[in-house]
Amino acid sequence: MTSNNPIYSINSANHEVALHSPTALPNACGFLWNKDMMIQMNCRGYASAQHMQPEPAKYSKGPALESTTFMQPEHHYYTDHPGRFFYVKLDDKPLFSMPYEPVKAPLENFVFVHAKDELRWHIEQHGLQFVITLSLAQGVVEHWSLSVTNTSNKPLNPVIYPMFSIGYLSWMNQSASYDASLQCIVAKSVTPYQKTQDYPYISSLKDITFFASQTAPDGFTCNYKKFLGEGHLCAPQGLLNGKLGEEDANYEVPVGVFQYSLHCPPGETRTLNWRFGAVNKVEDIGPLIDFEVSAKTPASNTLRAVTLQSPNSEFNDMVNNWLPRQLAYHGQMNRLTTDPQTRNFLQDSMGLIYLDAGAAKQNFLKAISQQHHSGAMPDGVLLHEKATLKYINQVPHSDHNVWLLWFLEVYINETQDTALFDTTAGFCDAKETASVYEHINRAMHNLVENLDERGLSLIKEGDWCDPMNMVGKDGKGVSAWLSMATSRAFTSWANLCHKLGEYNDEAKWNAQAKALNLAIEKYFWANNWYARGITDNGRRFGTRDDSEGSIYLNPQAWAMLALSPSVERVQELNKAVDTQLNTPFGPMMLAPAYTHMHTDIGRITQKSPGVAENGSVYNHAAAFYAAGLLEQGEADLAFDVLYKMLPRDSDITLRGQLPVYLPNYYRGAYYQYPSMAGRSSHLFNTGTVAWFYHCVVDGLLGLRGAEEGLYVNPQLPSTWHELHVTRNFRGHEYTLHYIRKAGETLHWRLDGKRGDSTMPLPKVTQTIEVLFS
Ligand code: CEZ
Repeated sequence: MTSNNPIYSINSANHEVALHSPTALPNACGFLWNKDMMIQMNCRGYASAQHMQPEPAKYSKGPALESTTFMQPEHHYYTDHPGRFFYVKLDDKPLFSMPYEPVKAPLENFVFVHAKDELRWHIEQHGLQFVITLSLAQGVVEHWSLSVTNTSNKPLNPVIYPMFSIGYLSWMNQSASYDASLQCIVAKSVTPYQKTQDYPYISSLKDITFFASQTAPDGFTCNYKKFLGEGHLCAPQGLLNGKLGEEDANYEVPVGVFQYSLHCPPGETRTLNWRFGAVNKVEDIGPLIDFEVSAKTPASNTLRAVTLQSPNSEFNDMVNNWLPRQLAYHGQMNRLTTDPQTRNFLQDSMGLIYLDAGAAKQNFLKAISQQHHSGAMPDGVLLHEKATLKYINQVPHSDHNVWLLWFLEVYINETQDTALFDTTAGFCDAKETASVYEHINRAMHNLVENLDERGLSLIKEGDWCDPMNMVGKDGKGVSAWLSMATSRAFTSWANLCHKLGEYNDEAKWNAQAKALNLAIEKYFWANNWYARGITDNGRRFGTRDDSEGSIYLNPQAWAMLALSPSVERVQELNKAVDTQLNTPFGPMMLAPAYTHMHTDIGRITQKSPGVAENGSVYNHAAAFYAAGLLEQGEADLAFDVLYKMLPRDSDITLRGQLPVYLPNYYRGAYYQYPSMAGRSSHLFNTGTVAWFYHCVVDGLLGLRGAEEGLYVNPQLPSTWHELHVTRNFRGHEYTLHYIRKAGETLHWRLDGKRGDSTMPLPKVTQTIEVLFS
């Protein structure tokens, strides 16, 4: 255990984090996935599960028909929210439920454990010790197990009722009944549709929810209303009688409830197992409920680029255990959409490079083969032949091309696979094919075409910031951030051209970057920091002239990533960030948060102050900032930004989240709404992970791939004097020992040799020493 906090503890060796109370962090949750589905499971029993067929769908819903949409931040749970609950009746004791909802009876002992591939609860009540486990089996199948041990000295006869929400499935057709041969509640429905031509597609959907029991139950009900009777979820009438009513649901809201009357002599354990999931036809259920077949699909692989033992154990645990898992989730699940936004797809793939460069390369080729002949990348990457561009991907954004270069920079550093540039790929709107080299040149030319007469990048209806949709709706507004990101893309491409011996192109793109940087400095430096853009009407915003949104984080971060600002300017802009954006939870994305609509900026100003892009600690943007600081050698500041992204001992109740993933944001508007600041969005879909990992591997630890080996240039916080690192690199595992020594200039020592930058790496087995001061 690495934490003495009474609320939670970390067990790094077992890859586990435990929460010791159901009320301290009521929204704390974990998530599991396999290739077909994902479940976000709240510590108190609420669940949001989604599967892909290939579009996202749900098999367990609330009692009201909900619209299907993408995963939302700060999920609200209500008593009837879909959940997996276990009611327990024991003699004359008051009814209680596990994990905690919906009865909310105080429990004598409660522990919620997030392990790598399972979620678990340990609960004690009235002489009974329960262990409840959730893992995912193959397909769209949750595997649940409950064991109960009698720890008292007399026989106990608990009656256990698992109650799994199935919910309002369809207004066209919904029913449920018990199939005795399968020991399974089978809830059928028809996904509502109107168009005749949709019938074949609708018929292919997994519209059957099943809830199967390994042990023959002593009772059941499939009817939600009848289960509740005149009671409610906290005290369902169905539990008052000796036996559940065995009701079907016929065009009524289904539910899955079983009853088991257990006899437990002292010291003995009884175990029950269930499978809950979705299928297309009843015949498909049988193979999925063979309880002898292992339930655990190890979705989260164990690959990682680095393992570190630094003086900061919470940081180690996040980097070693949880980040690679979250990176793998992004890489495998594409945020549960069939048309991921191009920028998300490319950045998630950038993170994947560190775990599985081959898979990341395939993603890149998929994306580049959907480029328009004009050089413009589409707004979303279609992952499935029937996928279409939806929602946000129907709004023209201007930034997608710049992410190609971030992918390539990291990919080439990590692999040196320059053959990628000779690979050919097609276009989405032309028959011809072209080499990747040619594709990238086209993408860069497209970015040049996107410059206005001042030489600044047009924003259209949004850049990285999706909801900044009205700055350039008339086609004139420009983005400082995009201008900087474009400049970085040009420089990065020039460097790759140099590597490929394409010196003319190198010179050309360096010149483009130089010209762009001059324009950026001319138009965007506003007193002590960089502005965010200039609207269609020529109004520069993101400066001290604005009473809201007077400073944005992104242009400060990207000035450090793209320009070559003077030391004075770096100091000045970091001071502005520190005084106006910094909070105990990390730097806010902008401040002060907007409180009303600004029609020349857009939808971002309509978001609640401190929420998401409107001035939260938006971790993706904070990670950009950390990357910028690392490139400028500001190691302490950078570490502070990275470390503040972790829920920690000191502030876990404010964040309300366990340190098992990095969330999309923490509430900001720190000075406007201090009481809410720091609260996690609980949304684990985020570009933050790729950037955080990149910052740690290439920046903080300074172990960037280079042609001959590893380019060593650590940027460690000044409080770290010694650390041990393993780096998985090009098929080998290297061990390094970092030692800080006063007066020492940075160098590495290996096998009697020493050097001060790139370390050639044959099959090294001994420890490499890295000395620095
Ligand atoms: O979505 C993210 C996008 O997926 O917002 C980021 C953007 O870079 C990512 O590509 C910053 O804007 O209001 C909106 O439409 C937003 O676009 C949100 O949906 C936002 C959420 O935070 C969900 O992840």
